[in-house]
Amino acid sequence: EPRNSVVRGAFVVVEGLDRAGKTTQVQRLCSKLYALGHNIKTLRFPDRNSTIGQMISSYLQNETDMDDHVIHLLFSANRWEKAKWIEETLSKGYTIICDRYFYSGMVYSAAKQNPSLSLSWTKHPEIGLPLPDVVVFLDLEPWQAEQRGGYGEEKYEKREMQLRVRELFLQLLKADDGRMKIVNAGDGMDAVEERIWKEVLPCVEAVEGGSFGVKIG
Ligand code: FDM
Repeated sequence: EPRNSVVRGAFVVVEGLDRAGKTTQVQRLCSKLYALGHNIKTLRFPDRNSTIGQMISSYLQNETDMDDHVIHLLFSANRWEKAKWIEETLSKGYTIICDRYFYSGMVYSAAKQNPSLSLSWTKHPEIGLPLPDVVVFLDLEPWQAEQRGGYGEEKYEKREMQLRVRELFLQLLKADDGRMKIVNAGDGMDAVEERIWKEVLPCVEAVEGGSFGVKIG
């Protein structure tokens, strides 16, 4: 059970390009926080377990075709399904580490270059979702990403798409209010882990200690 002294848990999002080492880094971050006595829950989007998540999974595996707006709204709905759980879990004092969130939602959809699906359009269905306290963006130069091995089988794992996704992430970063932290993920796992830790730990401590103000969705 969460410690009584925790005002609320922190909502930490890890974003990044494919092959940036996101999954490994999320695991390492969780174990380190856990070892320090923080109460941790993890989450990842898309959450392929729900009915909507299964539709998304089928789309990503090229089994179903969908209009770009439709799949965008399903990704968003997949987050809304979890919104209440996120709020409740944070208020119980658990810190949440979340692998991808609406930042991925926006940039992957906008990267399709559908003329009626701009970056600003993509934001609308996300408005009102629980807002993260900190977002770590694991950045990788395209040539580094490619050195890490070939592309997978899923829908978006193609060179042109990945380049546009990165540009759009960097665009979001420019417009950000300070909660997004860019971390160079091009070095070894340990160095990247250390960089993430330096961004995340102070935020988790501040939020759990109640000195971070009230979050507005
Ligand atoms: N993705 C992920 C989106 O297009 N929109 C979203 O809202 C989210 C959360 O789904 F290519 C894309 C990003 C990636 C794919 O993600 C599956 P994982 O992390 O590889 O499972």
